[in-house]
Amino acid sequence: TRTPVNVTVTGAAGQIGYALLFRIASGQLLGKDVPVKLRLLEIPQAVKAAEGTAMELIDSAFPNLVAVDIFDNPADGFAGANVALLVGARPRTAGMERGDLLSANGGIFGPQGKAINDGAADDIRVLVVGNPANTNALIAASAAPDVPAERFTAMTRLDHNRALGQLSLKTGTPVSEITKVTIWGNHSATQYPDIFHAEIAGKNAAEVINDEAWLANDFIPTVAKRGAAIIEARGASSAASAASAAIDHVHSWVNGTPEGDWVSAAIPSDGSYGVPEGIISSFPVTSKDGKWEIVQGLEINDFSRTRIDASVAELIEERDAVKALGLI
Ligand code: NAX
Repeated sequence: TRTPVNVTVTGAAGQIGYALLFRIASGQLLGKDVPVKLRLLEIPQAVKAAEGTAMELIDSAFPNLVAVDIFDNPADGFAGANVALLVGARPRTAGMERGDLLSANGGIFGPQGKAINDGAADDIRVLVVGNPANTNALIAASAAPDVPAERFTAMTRLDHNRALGQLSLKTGTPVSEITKVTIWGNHSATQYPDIFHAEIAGKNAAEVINDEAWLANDFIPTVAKRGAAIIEARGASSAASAASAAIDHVHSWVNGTPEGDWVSAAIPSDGSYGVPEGIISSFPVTSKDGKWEIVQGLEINDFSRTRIDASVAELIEERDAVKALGLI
């Protein structure tokens, strides 16, 4: 039998945690044949709620689930972790300036990065879900100098999946026949969902749709502002879809992406497509042998260039702000 994989989930008592943990335990993160030990990391005030979730995990009798342990400090929570899903974060509250938000999250993701550096397994893979996800991932990575930077990623897979959903609705094509969609830049309202290289049932998506006004005024804002629309409708932020995207991200990373397609993930830039090296920005990516690779050689038209540059400019500003605050 295989050695169990240690999966640490922060913010385990939150609403994304509640949707995510059951899918991990059921084998959807890594595969049905991979035993999992869950390590739930919460703040002390939320440990009791995490215990409730752990009780339900035990009551689900998942064949893959070997153990569930709860921790209230990063050093113990990340000890031996092979996969870390950093979901818990400090949300922006009324009257909070950007600097306050970045500082508060620096106080979470700096120590978590250090704990990963000091105690996680050598093959650790980190996905940051908690917002501002890209910059939180940058903070965690810079607190973990002994871990290769490429192991720190942030989630734009939900945005990617939202784009697939909108294209499916628009064209009446099942998502299974839509490929090569890209989210570029930051997981924020400036993100750029790009369909110029996408294919719908084998045909170029931009040509099939052939409506630049729809693209600019409907598709892009719908995808970029979907989070707010969900809050408006549901009275709570996206949780099950966010959990589903986190599962997709790690599954693609570990098990690879299918031939002839790609996904979107925020990974440290190597300078591709004019994105400054080191910035954690969303790209079209494939995964092979457990490593992300940025899809190369795509032609970027003016429509796309302006939008990619705007989102990357925001990431540069965030990086400079956390640098000025001494967080990286
Ligand atoms: P909840 O408020 O329901 O849960 C957050 C949990 O994190 C709480 O239980 C809290 O106690 C815990 N937490 C806070 N600080 C912690 C720390 N230092 N260590 C461990 N746990 C800690 O939020 P939820 O709806 O689950 O969302 C979690 C995060 O995901 C938020 O930052 C949210 O903005 C972000 N999202 C990111 C998305 C993405 O696509 N990247 C989409 C969905 C979501 O909005």
